[in-house]
Amino acid sequence: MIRLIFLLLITLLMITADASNDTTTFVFNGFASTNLLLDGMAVVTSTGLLQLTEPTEQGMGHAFFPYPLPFKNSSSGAALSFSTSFIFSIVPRYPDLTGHGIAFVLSASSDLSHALPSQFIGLLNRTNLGKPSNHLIAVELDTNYSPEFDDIIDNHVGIDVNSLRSLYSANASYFSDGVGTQNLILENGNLIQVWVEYDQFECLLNVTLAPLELQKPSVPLLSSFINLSSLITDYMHIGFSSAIGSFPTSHYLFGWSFALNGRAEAIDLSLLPRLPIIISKSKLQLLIKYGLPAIAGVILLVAGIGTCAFIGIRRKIKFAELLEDWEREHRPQRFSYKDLYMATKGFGEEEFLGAGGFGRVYKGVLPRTKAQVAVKKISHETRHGMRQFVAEIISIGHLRHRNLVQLLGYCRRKGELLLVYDFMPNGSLDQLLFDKPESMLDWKQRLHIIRGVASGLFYLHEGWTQVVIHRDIKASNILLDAELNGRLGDFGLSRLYDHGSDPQTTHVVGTLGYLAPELTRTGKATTSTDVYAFGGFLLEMACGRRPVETKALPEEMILVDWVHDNWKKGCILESSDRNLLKFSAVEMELVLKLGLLCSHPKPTCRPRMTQVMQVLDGDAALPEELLNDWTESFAVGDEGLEDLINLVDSAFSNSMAASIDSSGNRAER
Ligand SMILES: *[C@@H]1O[C@H](CO)[C@@H](O)[C@H](O)[C@H]1NC(C)=O
Ligand SMILES: *[C@@H]1O[C@H](CO)[C@@H](O)[C@H](O)[C@H]1NC(C)=O
Ligand SMILES: *[C@@H]1O[C@H](CO)[C@@H](O)[C@H](O)[C@H]1NC(C)=O
Ligand SMILES: *[C@@H]1O[C@H](CO)[C@@H](O)[C@H](O)[C@H]1NC(C)=O
Ligand SMILES: *[C@@H]1O[C@H](CO)[C@@H](O)[C@H](O)[C@H]1NC(C)=O
Ligand SMILES: CC(=O)N[C@H]1CO[C@H](CO)[C@@H](O)[C@@H]1O
Repeated sequence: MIRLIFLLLITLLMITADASNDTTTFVFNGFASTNLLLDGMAVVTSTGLLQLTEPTEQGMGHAFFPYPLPFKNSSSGAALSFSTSFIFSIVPRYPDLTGHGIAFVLSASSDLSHALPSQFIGLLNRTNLGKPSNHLIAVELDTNYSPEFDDIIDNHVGIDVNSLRSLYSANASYFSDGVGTQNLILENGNLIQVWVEYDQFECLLNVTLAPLELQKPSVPLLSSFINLSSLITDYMHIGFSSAIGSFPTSHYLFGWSFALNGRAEAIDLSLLPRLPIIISKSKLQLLIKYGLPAIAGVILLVAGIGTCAFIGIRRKIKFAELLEDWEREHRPQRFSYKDLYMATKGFGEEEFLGAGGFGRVYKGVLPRTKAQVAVKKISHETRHGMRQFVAEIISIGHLRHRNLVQLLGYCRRKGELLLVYDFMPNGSLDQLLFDKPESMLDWKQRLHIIRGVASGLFYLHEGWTQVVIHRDIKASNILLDAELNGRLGDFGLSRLYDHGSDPQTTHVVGTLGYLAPELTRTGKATTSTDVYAFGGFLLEMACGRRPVETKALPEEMILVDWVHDNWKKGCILESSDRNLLKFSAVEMELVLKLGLLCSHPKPTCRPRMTQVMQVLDGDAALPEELLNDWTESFAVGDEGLEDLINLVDSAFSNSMAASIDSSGNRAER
């Protein structure tokens, strides 16, 4: 009897021990009365949805369970089994243009506020990337392809340990009995359920996905060996992280169930909150703006059908676009002319930003998203190369790098191509370097810009599956974002000159002073001719003047030769920008010499961008001896000098890229 009471007592005690700290298992059918730790953009909406990101640009959101859980067996120190399931939905503002997905996270710290958005998914930053001290394990449901982290494809699921380069990953899909593997698009706004299970004895982490309407598939998408015991700390936080980059996206969670050392309860689907039906304010405004006039139009129609038809036809002509069959595949990148027209207030003068080598650029605010953009208007004759050119531009537009100006899309009209880019609030570098001496860039800022541009060009040359040659690197093609990061613009655009041009003459594209000598001979752009132009840019930044200065003394006219002369005389620092009050002589010397080396007359002496990065980071020495093997860039006779001055003057005065055909004749476009 006593034994029985004793046993009963023990059982009771065990139950209370469990109940007094109900940390080990929970289920949230909606998040209305939870007190999760939220940061960044994360909010719980009035209907009980956990919204991790709001549809703006660049940001992240985190939501963690309120306190850390004891994830280890206190006697053996082994990581405990756990099981969790959750339901999410990713709703992009524009179809196919999304943020960077959702991750389920186990983390030693619940403070991920110093992590980066975009491809970092709000999990890590560049300093702590890859460090075991993070104790961070994540299951990422990633919707973007980030070559930087060796992603397999845009729409994928991965298991990450202290890094965003997944240990294991797979195309997002699920197994359906009798049918086999089915693809699953993560980002189309549908509700998807995920199960994550870890078994402490087998050390297997299973991840399974399925559309909400289906049962849990019998076969997991990922079933990966991973021994969490040495990767986690005794107490771990559990939660979610989401991030967006350039494209406004909402990441929602509908429910979450979790069990430590047990099986997570099923989420009650009947209790889930609903997705809000979004009638955005801008749509409402559009309705008022265009709906009401339409009603007026109907009245007018009754009054006089003729007038209305006339207005309609005129409007149609005004907003007419060219849209051919082959453009169907580029639908996500296609903007309507009407939107661009409204965004730029009808390409009005006050929105005009400047004229580049390829056309006029206007600032705009997209009517629906209110996103600031720059619209480049390029006039073109109907040319047969258009299809290939658009395909190329769009393929390059998929490149994502913080030192490249992001191409958002395009539109085509008769005789006109419009390209839409991210707006860069600080304008182009040449304006800041040469036109606005009052807001002069100091040396630290210049060095930061140099590093950025080097990393952008490195990415174009060596960081992507295919080599992209920029062909027109110069200060006016380098734009500065809000944080004064240098970003390369207009990459790939030079191809416009190639397509449909007369095959008899190869046109050399580029700008005088940045043109590698062999380019004017062969007309063939290579990564090495890009490096030459990059060298010109380095010298420009260090010396604060343009590569060719017609008003300077003859021996100083060609910047690269003048700097080389000074180097030969052992006084290279004489070339540095006289307006710079403070700089490190060591860094200045390095940039000047690196500029010379990049603009070396002999292509074989020029470094590759990897080496440029290493030299800039101090990880490699600069092979200065190569500078002894030098021939003057331009062998200019007296009458040649005059021609050159005229050419440069007119090229800069209308700030158009001068293009020279292979016979040396000048061809202005
Ligand atoms: C913890 O480890 C001990 C010894 O290895 C084992 O007997 C016990 O069942 C484990 N506890 C849990 C909760 O797994
Ligand atoms: C990166 O994150 C860590 C940990 O949150 C933080 O201590 C560090 O300051 C961050 N670094 C940067 C450059 O933001
Ligand atoms: C993933 O999807 C891509 C494109 O749909 C396909 O080419 C690739 O073979 C898939 N990989 C696997 C492992 O199924
Ligand atoms: C994980 O998946 C494997 C393979 O389907 C299965 O044998 C194992 O039991 C699963 N583990 C858990 C914890 O669900
Ligand atoms: C996992 O790691 C722990 C400690 O590092 C070790 O004791 C255990 O045997 C490992 N388990 C497996 C299945 O390898
Ligand atoms: C309700 C309760 O007692 N919660 C506790 C559960 O255990 C964690 C970790 O030891 C504590 O921080 C909670 O206060």
